[in-house]
Amino acid sequence: MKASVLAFTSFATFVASSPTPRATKVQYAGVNIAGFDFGCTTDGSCSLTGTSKPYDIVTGANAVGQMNHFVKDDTLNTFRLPVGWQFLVNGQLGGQLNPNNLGQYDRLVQGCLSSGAVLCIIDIHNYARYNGKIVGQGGPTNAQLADVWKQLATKYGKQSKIAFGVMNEPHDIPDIKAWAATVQEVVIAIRGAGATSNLILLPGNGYTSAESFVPSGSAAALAAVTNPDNTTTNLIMDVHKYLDSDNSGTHTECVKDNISNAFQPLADWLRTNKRLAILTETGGGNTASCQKYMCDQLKYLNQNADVYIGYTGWAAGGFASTYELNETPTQSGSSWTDTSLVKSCIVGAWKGV
Ligand SMILES: *[C@@H]1O[C@H](CO)[C@@H](O)[C@H](O)[C@H]1NC(C)=O
Ligand SMILES: CC(=O)N[C@H]1CO[C@H](CO)[C@@H](O)[C@@H]1O
Repeated sequence: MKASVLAFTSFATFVASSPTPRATKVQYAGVNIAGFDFGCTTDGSCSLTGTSKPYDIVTGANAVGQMNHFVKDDTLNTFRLPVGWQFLVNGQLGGQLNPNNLGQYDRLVQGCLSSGAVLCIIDIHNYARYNGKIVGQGGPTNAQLADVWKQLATKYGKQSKIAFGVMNEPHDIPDIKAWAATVQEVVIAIRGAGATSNLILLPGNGYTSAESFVPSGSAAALAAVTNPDNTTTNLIMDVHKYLDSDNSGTHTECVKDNISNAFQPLADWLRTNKRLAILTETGGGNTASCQKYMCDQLKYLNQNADVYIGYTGWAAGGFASTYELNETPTQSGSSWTDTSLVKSCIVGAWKGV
C-alpha cells in the first residue's frame, strides 16, 4: 500500500520535472592511474629500489589497456597520472629529468593521450616535500621544483590535453603564503616554457582538502597566484575529498557526502572569486555506503559545473583488488569489468544515471 502511494508520487514528480534537462555537467571525469608514485610516502620520500619498480607495476597492470577501456566502454575522458619526483630525476635533486625513467613514464602519458581522453594530468606526488623536507621552507628550493616543471612543460606543453598538477597533497605547511610563492614560481616556469594555455592545478594545505581549502587560508593565498600576464586563466584550484569517517581514504565504509561542509561552501567561494576547481582525488570502498555518498557527491559537482570542472577517482592503475579504495578494472581476455563504485558512481554520475 505504502509502496504504491510512493510509486504514484514519484511518477507525478517525474512527469512534472522531466521537461527540464540537466543544465550542466562537469567537463572532465575519470580516475587516477596510480603506480609511478608507488613507494612515495607523505614525508615526500620515494623509494626507487623496491622489488617492483613503478614501470613494472603499471605495465603488469596493463595501465594503458585500462585507460583504453575506461574511454571506450565507459566514456570517461580524464586520467591523472601520479609520479614521484625522485623517479623523474632518478634521485638527483636539482638534476635533469632522467631519460630512462622519463621514457617509462612517458609511455603512460602517451597511452593516456592516445586513449581518446581529453585531459591527462601530470601529478608530482610528493606532498610538497622531497625526502622529508618542505619545498621553499627548509627543503628543496623553489627554483628546484620550478626547474622540474620547466623541463616537463618543455616536453609536454605543446600538447593541449596535458594538465600540470603542481603537487599532490601539501600538508602541515607552516607558511601558506610561502607555499603560494612556491606555486607562483612553478606557474611562471611552466608558462615560460611555452605551455601558455594548459591547465595548471594549484594545491592547498591539509592534503588538498576541499573542506579546509577556504578556512585554512589556502584559497586566499593561492588566489594571488597569477600567470605572467597577471591573469588567472587556466589556473585551477585542486582539491581532494575522501568520504570515510576521518577523511583519510583508508576505510571501506563512507559516512558523509561532504557537500554541506565542503563542496557547498567551496562553490560559494569559487563563485564569489570567479575561480574554478577540480576534484582530483576522491574515493571509498566498494560498499553500499560509499556508493550512496560518492554518487551524491559527484551529482552535486555536476549540478555545480559552473565552478567544478571535473573529478578523478582514486584509484585504478597498479592497485590490487585487496586495496580498500581499489578502482582497477579486471581484465578477462578483451573484456573488462569495473569495480562497483566506478560503475555506479564514477561512470554513473558522468553518464547521468
Ligand atoms: C603585472 O602586475 C605587475 C604588478 O602590479 C606589474 O608591474 C606588471 O606590469 C603587470 N604585468 C602585466 C603583463 O600586466
Ligand atoms: C561532511 C562532514 O561533516 N564532513 C565530514 C566529511 O567527511 C569527514 C570524514 O567523514 C568527516 O570527518 C567530516 O566531518
